[in-house]
Amino acid sequence: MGAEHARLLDREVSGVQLQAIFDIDSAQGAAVASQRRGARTFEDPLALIRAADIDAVLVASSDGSHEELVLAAIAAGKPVLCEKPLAPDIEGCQRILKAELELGRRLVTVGFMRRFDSGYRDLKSGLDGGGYGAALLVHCIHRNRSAAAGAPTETLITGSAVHEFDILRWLLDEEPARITVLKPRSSRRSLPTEDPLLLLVETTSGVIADIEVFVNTGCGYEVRCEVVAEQGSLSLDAPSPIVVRRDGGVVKELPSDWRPRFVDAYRRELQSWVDSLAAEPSADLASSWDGYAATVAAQAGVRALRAGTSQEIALGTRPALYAGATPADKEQP
Ligand code: ISE
Repeated sequence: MGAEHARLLDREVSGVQLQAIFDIDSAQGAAVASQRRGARTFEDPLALIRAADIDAVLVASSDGSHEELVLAAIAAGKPVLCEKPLAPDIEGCQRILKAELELGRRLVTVGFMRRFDSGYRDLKSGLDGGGYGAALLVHCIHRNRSAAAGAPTETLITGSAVHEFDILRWLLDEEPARITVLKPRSSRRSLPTEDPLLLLVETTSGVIADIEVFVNTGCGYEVRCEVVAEQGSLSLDAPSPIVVRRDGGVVKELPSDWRPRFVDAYRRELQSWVDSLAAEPSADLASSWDGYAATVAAQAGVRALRAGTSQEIALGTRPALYAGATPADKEQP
């Protein structure tokens, strides 16, 4: 993912110069830097963050390393875009929120790129302005062709469904309130990982979203979303650039993983972030509060998975620094 961000920043995002790369695999870091105009490598990510000629930082390292690197960027007063999750644990997210609140300004953006996907944006603009009435149900499908063998079942929630937790907040403009995790029969291809899972999320206004997460389909990468409202429904299907006809059949090609499926969303997200460095952040860029909210929902999902009972999602009061971010405080219909 870091290499893909480096490619986009170097080749497809304006107003930015990729200067430096750190990768825990130094050979991989050197290989990426060699393909990028003028980028040098660092052996220490904290030295990179603190370097005088570095104005902003993008973190795409392992989930557990995010907190330290984001806190270092805040301490250096540098804007930072951190890939999801902001931190895998609630306490880590709270330490980041505390550091930003003490600084008194927002420096952190979290990489929930689906907010910049044209399909999701059409879904949201249709919901917001199309006269469909209140949303009632949301059906989500999130399928990976394959995941790391033996990945902990929790990662279906913390690493994959975390995208749905954020996009539901953004689409519906309200908070999740409760989560239940159902475990259907597991695919033998996935064992010992319990895969797929079916998550039920209820929002504060009573909308119920069902989220199928299946990370070893063996078919291809597929994300779908349908919002069912009082006067109609809006559905985002898996876009397919081509339909292949051969051997007497018709094949709708599926991408191999999320990078080709969301490449335009990543590019728009990065361009919006770079543009925000010299101006006001776009309301669509996810803040550290959004990152915290997604992790709170994910950890409630992990508790629900383990306990077999539904769990409350309690975010607490959003600080004024994050007012105007999603979701807007709005009267329930
Ligand atoms: C991966 O880490 C991502 O963030 C992708 O967007 C998601 O679709 C995939 O399931 C995750 O494993």
